[in-house]
Amino acid sequence: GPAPEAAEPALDWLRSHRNRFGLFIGGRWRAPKSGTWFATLNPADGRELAQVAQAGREDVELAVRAARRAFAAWGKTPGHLRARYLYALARQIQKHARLFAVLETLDNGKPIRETRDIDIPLVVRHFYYHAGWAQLMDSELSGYEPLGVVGQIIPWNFPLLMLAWKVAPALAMGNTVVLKPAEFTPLTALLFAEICVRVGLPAGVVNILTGDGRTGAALVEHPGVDKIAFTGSTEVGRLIRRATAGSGKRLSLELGGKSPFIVFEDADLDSAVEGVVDAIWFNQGQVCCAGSRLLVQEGIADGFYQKLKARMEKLRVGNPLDKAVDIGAIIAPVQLEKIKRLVQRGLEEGAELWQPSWAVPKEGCFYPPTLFTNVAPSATIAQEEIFGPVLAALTFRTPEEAVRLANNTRYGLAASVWSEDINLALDVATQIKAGTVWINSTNLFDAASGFGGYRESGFGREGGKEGLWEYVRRVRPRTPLARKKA
Ligand code: TXE
Repeated sequence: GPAPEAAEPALDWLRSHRNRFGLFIGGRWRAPKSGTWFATLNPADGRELAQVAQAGREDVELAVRAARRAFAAWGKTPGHLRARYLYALARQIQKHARLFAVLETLDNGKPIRETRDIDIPLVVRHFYYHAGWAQLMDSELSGYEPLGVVGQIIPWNFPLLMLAWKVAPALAMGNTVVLKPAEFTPLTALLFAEICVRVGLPAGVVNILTGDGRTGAALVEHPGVDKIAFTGSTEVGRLIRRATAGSGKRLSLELGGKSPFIVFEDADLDSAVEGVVDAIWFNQGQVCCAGSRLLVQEGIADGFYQKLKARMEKLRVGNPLDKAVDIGAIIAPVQLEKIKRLVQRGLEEGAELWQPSWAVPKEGCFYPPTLFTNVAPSATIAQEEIFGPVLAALTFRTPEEAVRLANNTRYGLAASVWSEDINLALDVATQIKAGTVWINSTNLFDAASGFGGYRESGFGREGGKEGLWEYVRRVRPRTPLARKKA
């Protein structure tokens, strides 16, 4: 196969910072007032990549103040001028795409094929797309104003992409940002900070605070923050909702999921098998909208499982920098333990486990693709987000039953429906309570379409025109009298 992607350029970049990163506040690097640092590791081999700062309350204070100062000018900058910065950011990320991809793969453990072909191109597309909206704000969105300083807290599963989903619309609409990347994956956000300097983004428009949940909590509680945008676990989403209640802060939450992947007996089964691979083994299954519940029509279930198992035998787990690898490393030992615990639970609850015959690498954080059949609808593995490469399969007889099973969840982020009968597919799709429903496809994303959840998957949308509303408020229309006075 092809040679593994070289880690050197990314390791060189880390060395150029002496493998130690301060906080990016007001356009420059600062040592944390907290005086504390922590390590970020490569999950594929457990080795330390760099030390990053743990931002404390004083650091949050400084960052919010820097963002507030920057907002005074940025919020009034005409949209078409803000657009220039977004275009420049997009171009710079594109120019350094390989470096970003390798750095992301090292820090997160996801296959280079994904960072190279999916994560980074989508990031670039997101900045280009929102540059367009920034331009249009002067005309199409007149009558709206930015919210002010936005606190953004993101998870580790798509580090740079989640940054783009949050930062691009916020800046396009004229807000300034204090962003906290996840503690497992801070590195591409720090490289992004460097790109902000390179394009001459005014100091304080983007501030990056590395740290763990405590940093996030301090940001959420800071009175100088006008809005919190969060993507992560449902538990932390609930904490944030409680912490912001009554504060007047705007809030958007993108939380967990247990998305159904429904295969009808008339589906193109080979395509559906590829769909399953993409739905649950993309990014090791660490995807909020992962198709983690397979619902198969009874008459074809056994044949479908056979096809799926044959395909699973061919998947490759291993070195994420290897271009032929399909499944990389799990983010961290704690997540691996969680996966193992839930798999154990599945066995205890009577489901049937199947894994390929080959073994995963012993060193590093790996887990094989896993299929559970004979899963009861109420079983833990059918209800709880595993956030790993584990698929729970159930069967149904009728479309009505498929819909009922699909909606039998506290979540509602996404769903995928497979049938050659478009009337059936559309009929089922409209009855599923989920923010996104794909038909004969899965895990397709675009900057132009809003993404978000029903129920405990959260609220608010990211991407598309809908996503813009999360970052603006309507200005009270001026009366003719007031206009005369002005
Ligand atoms: O998520 P957290 P974790 C699920 C997944 C996973 C589990 C735990 O099932 O196993 O969550 O992952 C910050 N106030 N998902 O612990 O803690 C934290 O530092 C403010 C699904 O990594 O929610 C990080 O930046 N912020 C999910 C971010 O929140 C706090 C993606 C997300 O981390 C905080 C990730 C607090 N009190 C995990 N505590 C999805 N559906 O996309 C933590 N944070």
